Amino acid sequence: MEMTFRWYGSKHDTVSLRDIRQIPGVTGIITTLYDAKPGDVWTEEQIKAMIDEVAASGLHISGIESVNVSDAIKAALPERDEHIENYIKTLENLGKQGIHMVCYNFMPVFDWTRTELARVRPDGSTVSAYNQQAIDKIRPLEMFDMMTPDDSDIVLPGWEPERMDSIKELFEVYKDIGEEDLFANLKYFLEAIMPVCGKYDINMAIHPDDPAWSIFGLPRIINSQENLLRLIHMVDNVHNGVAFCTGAFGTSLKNNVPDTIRKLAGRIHFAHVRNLKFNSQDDFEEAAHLSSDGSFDMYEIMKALYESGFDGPIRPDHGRMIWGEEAMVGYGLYDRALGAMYLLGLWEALVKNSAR
Ligand SMILES: [Mn+2]
Repeated sequence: MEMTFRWYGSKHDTVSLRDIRQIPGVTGIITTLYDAKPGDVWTEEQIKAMIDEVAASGLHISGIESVNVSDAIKAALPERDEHIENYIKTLENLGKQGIHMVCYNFMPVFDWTRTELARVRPDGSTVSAYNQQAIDKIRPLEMFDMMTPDDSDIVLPGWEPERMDSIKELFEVYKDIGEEDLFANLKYFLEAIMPVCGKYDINMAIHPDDPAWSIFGLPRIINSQENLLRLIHMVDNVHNGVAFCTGAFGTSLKNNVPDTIRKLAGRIHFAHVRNLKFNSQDDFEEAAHLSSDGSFDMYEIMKALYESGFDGPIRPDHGRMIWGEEAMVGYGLYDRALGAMYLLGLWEALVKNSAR
């Protein structure tokens, strides 16, 4: 296991590599080329510049989150094969530069979705939150207003304003695509990229859908234990794996988080470990990583990762906004640093206990 931290690049992030370097035990950076569009080829020069910038801080890149998959690939549009060719070239260029883990998701149209970006918790911290009734009341286009922070020019990843322009067409595209079609399109994509992943030893890590159910009638498939097992078996190659996000997968109370981690042993290539606080089945908010601040048993989650032999990059996820920090929602320095410390503490105890 390596403790890592997501970083949005010097152009976009309020947190510096120097800040991250000072969090004890964090050695790896998870980042991406934030200006690349899904479907583009990442050049070796761009990748090398990114690697060198991180290396100059004393850290290194442990993986990419994400190389985004275009809607043409997800929906099998005519440009699909061209976009897959470009994706393969990008993987090849990443592999040549020594990068071995790539995260992606397969959610149509919308990325992670929340209905509030700054809900105030009893301790005065603010967090993002999701309420199903609020979603049921709005139209898809209004999601962009919900996902735009007030008084700020920060754009959340996956919610770039230019996506809004094509949203009507995208809904049209997905009108006749059901879950089985989406599974078939995912299989087609994975089978096409497995050879390059084998050649350069690149572990693909799919991020679960967040929340773990269909919204606005769009199909979603990476949302249950059954479907995750179907995914790893339908392309039965070790490079076809999962970015296990406890917060995304855990949005559905039907999902047993530690049990699913154990069943995916050997195929979890990246872990996002965070807590959620449920107010009801349809209303949850983010919490501190500490078990007692939310609804998850974080010890059992870390134990499941440890006992299933997890040895990839792990990172804290979606922190609360605390101590007056102003940063991208969920991605400030302070609460994620607390989260990293706590997860490292749980891990140290697991290692030492099992050695006795
Ligand atoms: Mn996540």
